[in-house]
Amino acid sequence: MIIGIVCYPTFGGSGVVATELGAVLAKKGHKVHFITYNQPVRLDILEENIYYHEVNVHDYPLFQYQPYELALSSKMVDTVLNEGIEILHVHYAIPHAYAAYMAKKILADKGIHIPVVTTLHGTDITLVGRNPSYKPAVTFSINHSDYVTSVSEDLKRETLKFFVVRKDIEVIPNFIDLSLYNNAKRCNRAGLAHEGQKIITHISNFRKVKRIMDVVEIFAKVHETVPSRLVMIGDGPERERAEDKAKDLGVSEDVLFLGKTNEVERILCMSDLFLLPSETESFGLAALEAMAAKVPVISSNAGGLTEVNMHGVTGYTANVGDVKTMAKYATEILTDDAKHAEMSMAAYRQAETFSIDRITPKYEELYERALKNV
Ligand code: GMT
Repeated sequence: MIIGIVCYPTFGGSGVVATELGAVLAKKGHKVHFITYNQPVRLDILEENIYYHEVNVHDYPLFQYQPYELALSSKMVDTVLNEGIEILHVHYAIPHAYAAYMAKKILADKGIHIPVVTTLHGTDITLVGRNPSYKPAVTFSINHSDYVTSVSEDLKRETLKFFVVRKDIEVIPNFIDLSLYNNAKRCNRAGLAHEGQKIITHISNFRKVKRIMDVVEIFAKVHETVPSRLVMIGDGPERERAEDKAKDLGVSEDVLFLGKTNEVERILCMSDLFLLPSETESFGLAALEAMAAKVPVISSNAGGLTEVNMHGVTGYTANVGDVKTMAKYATEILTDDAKHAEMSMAAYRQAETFSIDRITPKYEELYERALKNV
Protein backbone atom coordinates (compact mmCIF):
# COMPACT_ATOMS: atom_id res chain seq x y z
CA MET A 1 0.00 0.00 0.00
CA ILE A 2 1.03 3.61 -0.43
CA ILE A 3 0.12 5.44 2.75
CA GLY A 4 0.20 9.12 3.68
CA ILE A 5 0.71 9.85 7.39
CA VAL A 6 0.00 13.26 8.89
CA CYS A 7 1.08 13.97 12.47
CA TYR A 8 2.76 16.45 14.79
CA PRO A 9 6.48 15.97 14.29
CA THR A 10 7.31 16.65 17.94
CA PHE A 11 8.27 14.54 20.97
CA GLY A 12 4.56 14.18 21.89
CA GLY A 13 3.03 10.71 22.08
CA SER A 14 0.84 11.09 18.98
CA GLY A 15 3.85 12.00 16.84
CA VAL A 16 5.88 9.12 18.27
CA VAL A 17 3.09 6.60 17.62
CA ALA A 18 2.55 7.89 14.06
CA THR A 19 6.28 7.80 13.30
CA GLU A 20 6.80 4.31 14.68
CA LEU A 21 3.72 3.02 12.88
CA GLY A 22 5.08 4.46 9.61
CA ALA A 23 8.49 2.93 10.25
CA VAL A 24 7.09 -0.56 10.84
CA LEU A 25 4.80 -0.33 7.79
CA ALA A 26 7.79 0.72 5.67
CA LYS A 27 9.78 -2.28 6.93
CA LYS A 28 6.91 -4.50 5.82
CA GLY A 29 7.24 -3.11 2.28
CA HIS A 30 4.52 -0.45 2.23
CA LYS A 31 5.50 2.98 0.95
CA VAL A 32 4.97 5.56 3.68
CA HIS A 33 4.86 9.31 3.03
CA PHE A 34 5.01 11.61 6.04
CA ILE A 35 3.37 14.99 5.50
CA THR A 36 4.36 17.32 8.36
CA TYR A 37 5.75 20.80 9.03
CA ASN A 38 9.07 19.41 10.27
CA GLN A 39 10.83 16.09 10.06
CA PRO A 40 9.33 13.96 12.87
CA VAL A 41 11.91 13.63 15.67
CA ARG A 42 12.07 9.86 15.59
CA LEU A 43 11.87 9.49 11.80
CA ASP A 44 14.81 7.96 9.94
CA ILE A 45 14.38 9.26 6.41
CA LEU A 46 17.27 7.11 5.19
CA GLU A 47 15.20 3.97 5.74
CA GLU A 48 13.79 2.28 2.66
CA ASN A 49 10.16 3.13 1.75
CA ILE A 50 10.04 6.25 3.94
CA TYR A 51 9.48 9.66 2.39
CA TYR A 52 9.11 13.05 3.98
CA HIS A 53 7.15 15.99 2.55
CA GLU A 54 7.40 19.28 4.36
CA VAL A 55 4.40 21.58 4.68
CA ASN A 56 5.51 25.17 4.13
CA VAL A 57 3.37 28.00 5.39
CA HIS A 58 4.13 31.31 3.74
CA ASP A 59 4.33 34.38 5.85
CA TYR A 60 2.31 37.34 4.61
CA PRO A 61 1.94 40.61 6.56
CA LEU A 62 -1.85 40.59 6.17
CA PHE A 63 -2.19 37.45 8.25
CA GLN A 64 -2.19 37.63 12.00
CA TYR A 65 -2.41 33.80 11.95
CA GLN A 66 -0.84 31.74 9.20
CA PRO A 67 -3.36 29.48 7.39
CA TYR A 68 -1.64 26.18 8.25
CA GLU A 69 -4.69 23.98 7.47
CA LEU A 70 -4.81 25.39 3.93
CA ALA A 71 -1.14 24.66 3.35
CA LEU A 72 -1.55 21.17 4.83
CA SER A 73 -4.59 20.35 2.68
CA SER A 74 -2.77 21.58 -0.43
CA LYS A 75 0.30 19.53 0.44
CA MET A 76 -1.86 16.44 0.98
CA VAL A 77 -3.49 16.96 -2.43
CA ASP A 78 -0.13 17.44 -4.20
CA THR A 79 1.47 14.46 -2.46
CA VAL A 80 -1.47 12.17 -3.25
CA LEU A 81 -1.32 13.23 -6.91
CA ASN A 82 2.47 13.04 -7.24
CA GLU A 83 3.13 9.90 -5.21
CA GLY A 84 -0.01 7.89 -5.85
CA ILE A 85 -0.97 7.73 -2.17
CA GLU A 86 -3.93 5.38 -1.69
CA ILE A 87 -4.91 6.16 1.88
CA LEU A 88 -4.44 9.08 4.28
CA HIS A 89 -3.97 8.38 7.98
CA VAL A 90 -4.11 11.48 10.16
CA HIS A 91 -3.04 11.44 13.79
CA TYR A 92 -4.62 13.98 16.15
CA ALA A 93 -7.92 15.46 15.01
CA ILE A 94 -6.96 19.12 15.19
CA PRO A 95 -6.45 20.36 12.54
CA HIS A 96 -5.37 17.23 10.68
CA ALA A 97 -8.78 15.58 10.27
CA TYR A 98 -10.25 18.87 9.13
CA ALA A 99 -7.45 19.46 6.61
CA ALA A 100 -7.79 15.86 5.37
CA TYR A 101 -11.51 16.38 4.74
CA MET A 102 -10.70 19.38 2.52
CA ALA A 103 -7.98 17.42 0.70
CA LYS A 104 -10.40 14.56 0.12
CA LYS A 105 -12.99 16.93 -1.37
CA ILE A 106 -10.43 18.64 -3.62
CA LEU A 107 -9.22 15.23 -4.84
CA ALA A 108 -12.80 14.02 -5.40
CA ASP A 109 -13.26 17.03 -7.65
CA LYS A 110 -10.45 15.61 -9.76
CA GLY A 111 -12.06 12.15 -9.78
CA ILE A 112 -9.73 10.66 -7.15
CA HIS A 113 -11.32 8.99 -4.14
CA ILE A 114 -9.12 8.45 -1.16
CA PRO A 115 -10.12 7.07 2.25
CA VAL A 116 -9.19 9.03 5.38
CA VAL A 117 -8.44 7.33 8.71
CA THR A 118 -8.39 9.59 11.77
CA THR A 119 -6.74 8.45 14.99
CA LEU A 120 -7.79 10.31 18.11
CA HIS A 121 -4.98 10.60 20.64
CA GLY A 122 -6.32 12.38 23.71
CA THR A 123 -5.95 16.08 24.14
CA ASP A 124 -7.51 16.60 20.69
CA ILE A 125 -10.69 15.37 22.40
CA THR A 126 -10.31 15.80 26.16
CA LEU A 127 -8.78 19.29 26.30
CA VAL A 128 -8.56 21.17 23.01
CA GLY A 129 -11.34 19.64 20.93
CA ARG A 130 -14.00 20.24 23.55
CA ASN A 131 -13.34 23.95 23.52
CA PRO A 132 -16.35 25.72 21.92
CA SER A 133 -13.99 27.45 19.47
CA TYR A 134 -13.14 24.09 17.90
CA LYS A 135 -15.98 21.73 18.79
CA PRO A 136 -18.18 22.08 15.66
CA ALA A 137 -15.18 21.60 13.36
CA VAL A 138 -13.87 18.64 15.37
CA THR A 139 -17.30 16.98 15.42
CA PHE A 140 -17.64 17.48 11.68
CA SER A 141 -14.15 16.12 10.96
CA ILE A 142 -14.72 13.00 13.05
CA ASN A 143 -18.05 12.31 11.39
CA HIS A 144 -16.59 12.83 7.92
CA SER A 145 -13.52 10.65 8.37
CA ASP A 146 -14.00 7.29 6.68
CA TYR A 147 -12.63 5.44 9.70
CA VAL A 148 -11.98 6.66 13.23
CA THR A 149 -9.77 4.97 15.78
CA SER A 150 -8.96 5.86 19.37
CA VAL A 151 -5.97 4.76 21.42
CA SER A 152 -7.99 3.52 24.42
CA GLU A 153 -11.47 2.48 25.49
CA ASP A 154 -11.53 5.47 27.81
CA LEU A 155 -10.84 7.91 24.98
CA LYS A 156 -13.61 6.32 22.94
CA ARG A 157 -16.04 6.81 25.86
CA GLU A 158 -14.91 10.44 26.30
CA THR A 159 -15.37 11.12 22.59
CA LEU A 160 -18.88 9.69 22.61
CA LYS A 161 -19.69 11.66 25.76
CA PHE A 162 -18.64 15.06 24.46
CA PHE A 163 -19.34 14.91 20.73
CA VAL A 164 -22.32 13.78 18.73
CA VAL A 165 -20.52 11.07 16.79
CA ARG A 166 -22.23 9.03 14.11
CA LYS A 167 -19.13 7.06 13.22
CA ASP A 168 -18.09 3.80 14.78
CA ILE A 169 -14.88 4.34 16.77
CA GLU A 170 -12.47 1.38 16.71
CA VAL A 171 -10.06 1.09 19.61
CA ILE A 172 -6.50 0.33 18.50
CA PRO A 173 -4.25 0.79 21.51
CA ASN A 174 -0.78 2.29 21.32
CA PHE A 175 2.11 -0.09 20.91
CA ILE A 176 5.75 -0.51 21.81
CA ASP A 177 8.83 -1.90 20.11
CA LEU A 178 10.18 -4.16 22.86
CA SER A 179 13.43 -4.82 21.02
CA LEU A 180 14.54 -1.26 21.83
CA TYR A 181 14.53 -2.16 25.52
CA ASN A 182 16.23 -5.53 25.33
CA ASN A 183 19.49 -4.22 26.74
CA ALA A 184 17.63 -3.35 29.92
CA LYS A 185 19.72 -3.01 33.09
CA ARG A 186 22.98 -3.38 31.21
CA CYS A 187 23.34 0.39 31.19
CA ASN A 188 25.75 2.12 33.51
CA ARG A 189 23.80 4.05 36.18
CA ALA A 190 26.78 6.05 37.43
CA GLY A 191 26.02 9.00 35.16
CA LEU A 192 22.59 9.44 36.70
CA ALA A 193 22.88 8.58 40.37
CA HIS A 194 25.32 7.94 43.19
CA GLU A 195 26.03 4.44 44.43
CA GLY A 196 23.08 3.15 46.46
CA GLN A 197 20.55 5.69 45.16
CA LYS A 198 17.33 4.51 43.51
CA ILE A 199 16.45 6.20 40.22
CA ILE A 200 12.91 7.53 39.82
CA THR A 201 12.00 8.87 36.38
CA HIS A 202 9.33 11.06 34.84
CA ILE A 203 8.94 11.87 31.13
CA SER A 204 6.48 14.35 29.67
CA ASN A 205 5.99 17.66 27.93
CA PHE A 206 5.78 19.38 31.35
CA ARG A 207 2.35 20.82 30.62
CA LYS A 208 -0.09 21.48 33.48
CA VAL A 209 -2.02 18.31 32.64
CA LYS A 210 1.06 16.23 33.63
CA ARG A 211 1.03 17.59 37.23
CA ILE A 212 4.80 17.71 37.51
CA MET A 213 4.51 19.53 40.84
CA ASP A 214 3.04 16.26 42.12
CA VAL A 215 6.03 14.40 40.67
CA VAL A 216 8.40 16.59 42.70
CA GLU A 217 6.25 16.32 45.85
CA ILE A 218 6.02 12.54 45.62
CA PHE A 219 9.77 12.37 45.15
CA ALA A 220 10.44 14.66 48.14
CA LYS A 221 8.36 12.35 50.37
CA VAL A 222 10.10 9.21 49.09
CA HIS A 223 13.49 10.89 49.45
CA GLU A 224 12.89 11.33 53.20
CA THR A 225 13.49 7.61 53.71
CA VAL A 226 14.86 6.19 50.45
CA PRO A 227 18.22 7.40 49.06
CA SER A 228 17.10 8.35 45.57
CA ARG A 229 17.37 10.61 42.54
CA LEU A 230 14.57 12.02 40.39
CA VAL A 231 15.31 12.21 36.67
CA MET A 232 13.00 14.58 34.80
CA ILE A 233 12.97 14.12 31.02
CA GLY A 234 11.27 16.60 28.70
CA ASP A 235 10.58 20.29 28.73
CA GLY A 236 7.62 22.61 28.81
CA PRO A 237 5.81 25.43 30.55
CA GLU A 238 5.87 23.99 34.09
CA ARG A 239 9.59 23.26 34.22
CA GLU A 240 10.66 26.42 36.03
CA ARG A 241 7.97 26.02 38.67
CA ALA A 242 9.05 22.42 39.22
CA GLU A 243 12.69 23.48 39.60
CA ASP A 244 11.62 26.05 42.21
CA LYS A 245 9.51 23.46 43.99
CA ALA A 246 12.47 21.08 44.20
CA LYS A 247 14.50 23.90 45.78
CA ASP A 248 11.70 24.80 48.20
CA LEU A 249 11.40 21.18 49.30
CA GLY A 250 15.17 20.91 49.77
CA VAL A 251 15.69 18.12 47.23
CA SER A 252 17.09 20.03 44.24
CA GLU A 253 20.50 18.36 44.53
CA ASP A 254 18.86 15.05 43.77
CA VAL A 255 16.57 16.22 40.98
CA LEU A 256 18.03 16.22 37.47
CA PHE A 257 16.26 18.08 34.69
CA LEU A 258 17.70 16.60 31.51
CA GLY A 259 15.45 18.34 28.97
CA LYS A 260 14.39 16.74 25.68
CA THR A 261 16.46 13.74 24.72
CA ASN A 262 16.56 10.85 22.28
CA GLU A 263 18.05 8.62 25.00
CA VAL A 264 14.70 7.65 26.51
CA GLU A 265 15.28 3.89 26.29
CA ARG A 266 18.71 4.08 27.90
CA ILE A 267 17.48 6.24 30.76
CA LEU A 268 14.48 4.01 31.38
CA CYS A 269 16.75 0.97 31.46
CA MET A 270 18.55 2.56 34.41
CA SER A 271 15.35 3.48 36.26
CA ASP A 272 13.81 1.76 39.27
CA LEU A 273 10.42 3.47 39.20
CA PHE A 274 8.38 5.66 36.85
CA LEU A 275 5.94 8.39 37.94
CA LEU A 276 2.99 9.62 35.85
CA PRO A 277 0.45 11.40 38.09
CA SER A 278 -1.38 13.14 35.19
CA GLU A 279 -4.67 14.99 35.50
CA THR A 280 -5.83 13.17 32.38
CA GLU A 281 -4.14 10.73 30.01
CA SER A 282 -5.90 8.96 27.16
CA PHE A 283 -3.33 6.16 27.20
CA GLY A 284 0.02 7.07 28.77
CA LEU A 285 2.59 6.00 26.21
CA ALA A 286 5.41 7.07 28.52
CA ALA A 287 4.17 4.58 31.14
CA LEU A 288 4.15 1.82 28.54
CA GLU A 289 7.73 2.72 27.54
CA ALA A 290 8.77 2.42 31.19
CA MET A 291 7.04 -0.94 31.48
CA ALA A 292 8.85 -2.20 28.37
CA ALA A 293 12.07 -1.41 30.24
CA LYS A 294 10.79 -3.49 33.20
CA VAL A 295 10.13 -0.42 35.32
CA PRO A 296 7.07 -0.46 37.64
CA VAL A 297 4.79 2.58 37.38
CA ILE A 298 3.04 4.76 39.93
CA SER A 299 0.37 6.71 38.09
CA SER A 300 -2.93 8.42 38.62
CA ASN A 301 -6.02 6.43 37.75
CA ALA A 302 -7.18 9.05 35.22
CA GLY A 303 -8.42 8.31 31.70
CA GLY A 304 -6.92 5.31 29.97
CA LEU A 305 -4.03 4.88 32.41
CA THR A 306 -5.72 1.98 34.17
CA GLU A 307 -5.86 0.14 30.82
CA VAL A 308 -2.06 0.25 30.82
CA ASN A 309 -0.90 0.30 34.45
CA MET A 310 -2.62 -2.46 36.45
CA HIS A 311 -3.05 -1.48 40.09
CA GLY A 312 -1.14 -3.81 42.41
CA VAL A 313 0.35 -5.75 39.49
CA THR A 314 2.51 -3.54 37.25
CA GLY A 315 2.74 -0.79 39.85
CA TYR A 316 0.01 1.20 41.56
CA THR A 317 -2.60 3.81 40.66
CA ALA A 318 -4.17 6.45 42.92
CA ASN A 319 -6.57 9.36 42.61
CA VAL A 320 -5.33 12.47 40.83
CA GLY A 321 -3.51 14.71 43.31
CA ASP A 322 -3.19 12.08 46.04
CA VAL A 323 0.57 12.52 46.39
CA LYS A 324 0.61 11.00 49.86
CA THR A 325 -0.71 7.65 48.65
CA MET A 326 1.50 7.70 45.55
CA ALA A 327 4.57 8.37 47.74
CA LYS A 328 3.55 5.52 50.07
CA TYR A 329 3.27 3.11 47.11
CA ALA A 330 6.56 4.34 45.66
CA THR A 331 8.39 3.78 48.96
CA GLU A 332 6.81 0.34 49.28
CA ILE A 333 8.11 -0.77 45.86
CA LEU A 334 11.56 0.75 46.31
CA THR A 335 12.16 -0.83 49.71
CA ASP A 336 10.94 -4.34 48.96
CA ASP A 337 13.27 -6.04 46.48
CA ALA A 338 11.03 -9.06 45.97
CA LYS A 339 8.00 -6.87 45.22
CA HIS A 340 10.09 -4.69 42.91
CA ALA A 341 11.30 -7.72 40.95
CA GLU A 342 7.79 -9.16 40.73
CA MET A 343 6.26 -5.86 39.52
CA SER A 344 9.10 -5.28 37.04
CA MET A 345 8.39 -8.62 35.38
CA ALA A 346 4.62 -8.03 35.46
CA ALA A 347 5.19 -4.62 33.87
CA TYR A 348 7.19 -6.23 31.08
CA ARG A 349 4.56 -8.93 30.50
CA GLN A 350 1.87 -6.25 30.30
CA ALA A 351 4.03 -4.32 27.80
CA GLU A 352 4.23 -7.49 25.70
CA THR A 353 0.46 -7.36 25.22
CA PHE A 354 1.01 -3.98 23.48
CA SER A 355 3.92 -5.16 21.35
CA ILE A 356 4.32 -3.60 17.94
CA ASP A 357 3.90 -7.01 16.24
CA ARG A 358 0.51 -7.54 17.85
CA ILE A 359 -0.96 -4.08 17.37
CA THR A 360 0.25 -2.70 14.04
CA PRO A 361 -1.43 -5.45 11.93
CA LYS A 362 -4.72 -3.99 13.19
CA TYR A 363 -3.93 -0.79 11.27
CA GLU A 364 -2.96 -2.75 8.16
CA GLU A 365 -6.22 -4.68 8.36
CA LEU A 366 -8.11 -1.38 8.69
CA TYR A 367 -6.33 0.10 5.65
CA GLU A 368 -7.12 -3.00 3.58
CA ARG A 369 -10.77 -2.75 4.58
CA ALA A 370 -10.77 0.97 3.73
CA LEU A 371 -9.26 0.35 0.29
CA LYS A 372 -11.80 -2.38 -0.49
CA ASN A 373 -14.65 -0.01 0.31
CA VAL A 374 -13.50 3.02 -1.69
O1 GMT B 1 0.34 13.98 26.49
C1 GMT B 1 0.40 14.94 25.75
O2 GMT B 1 0.18 16.09 26.13
C2 GMT B 1 0.78 14.73 24.30
C3 GMT B 1 -0.32 14.00 23.59
C4 GMT B 1 -0.04 13.95 22.10
O3 GMT B 1 -0.97 14.19 21.38
O4 GMT B 1 1.05 13.67 21.66
O5 GMT B 1 -0.42 12.67 24.10
C5 GMT B 1 -1.65 12.02 23.90
O6 GMT B 1 -1.42 10.97 22.94
C6 GMT B 1 -0.55 9.94 23.39
C7 GMT B 1 -0.36 8.96 22.25
O7 GMT B 1 -1.56 8.37 21.85
C8 GMT B 1 -1.14 9.27 24.63
O8 GMT B 1 -0.29 8.24 25.08
C9 GMT B 1 -1.29 10.33 25.74
O9 GMT B 1 -1.91 9.73 26.86
C10 GMT B 1 -2.15 11.48 25.24
N1 GMT B 1 -2.12 12.56 26.24
C11 GMT B 1 -3.20 12.92 26.95
O10 GMT B 1 -4.28 12.39 26.84
C12 GMT B 1 -2.97 14.01 27.94
